[in-house]
Amino acid sequence: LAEKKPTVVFVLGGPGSGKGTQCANIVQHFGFTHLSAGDLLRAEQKSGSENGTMIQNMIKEGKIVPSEVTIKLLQKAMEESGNDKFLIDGFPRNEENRAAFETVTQIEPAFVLFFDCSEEEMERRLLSRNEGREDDNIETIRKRFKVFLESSLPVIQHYESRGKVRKIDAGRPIEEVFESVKAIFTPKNE
Ligand code: UP5
Ligand code: MG
Repeated sequence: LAEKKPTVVFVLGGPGSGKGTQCANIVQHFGFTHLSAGDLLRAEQKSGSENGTMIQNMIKEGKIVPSEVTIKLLQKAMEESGNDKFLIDGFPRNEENRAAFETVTQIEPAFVLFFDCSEEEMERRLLSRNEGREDDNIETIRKRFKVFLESSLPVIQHYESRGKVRKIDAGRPIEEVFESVKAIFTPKNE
């Protein structure tokens, strides 16, 4: 018999929509392991890997790193976690990411959390984050918004047409957003 497949929730939304912030809350309450594709790529870059310079350049330009690289990092992190429930944050970012992940892992997400937020609010958050991220400057932020609209929204639409998207108004205060998130993760007694 095949081993039971892990539960995966994709956490998607524009740059600064609050994916990382809400994932930290979900981990506390619902026992998932949080895997931010962006964090994994930044760690890979800092580790001095052969892909480091390529990753740095892609992030600086707001471009999407080749699927192969990101999927390897995700698979390794899933194996090392010992858990079977994952929040995959900020991935898949384009159709190619999505198709490659499905082919390589044979995993379909249980559902997709979509944090919907205006660009105005996301820009305000990113410019005041102050964590020293190389992509938190106005030029790169504009590029990230463009890539999100052109490449990442189609992925959300793909899952929308399959009834898998749970859309959340992410423009509200952190605690209010989390109330909506909690309702989605809490099992319902019918
Ligand atoms: N904040 C959060 N929620 C708030 C709220 N409700 N009200 C007020 N403030 C709120 O939040 C951002 C900031 O806003 C924080 O200061 C927070 O306190 C505040 P955060 O939770 O960090 O938002 P998040 O959506 O996680 O924003 P992030 O900048 O991480 O999103 P991106 O999608 O831009 O970044 P990511 O790290 O996923 O990717 C970065 C780059 O890596 C990409 O542009 C790309 O070049 C590369 N990448 C790939 O190539 N492939 C991948 O698969 C993934 C990434
Ligand atoms: Mg993040």
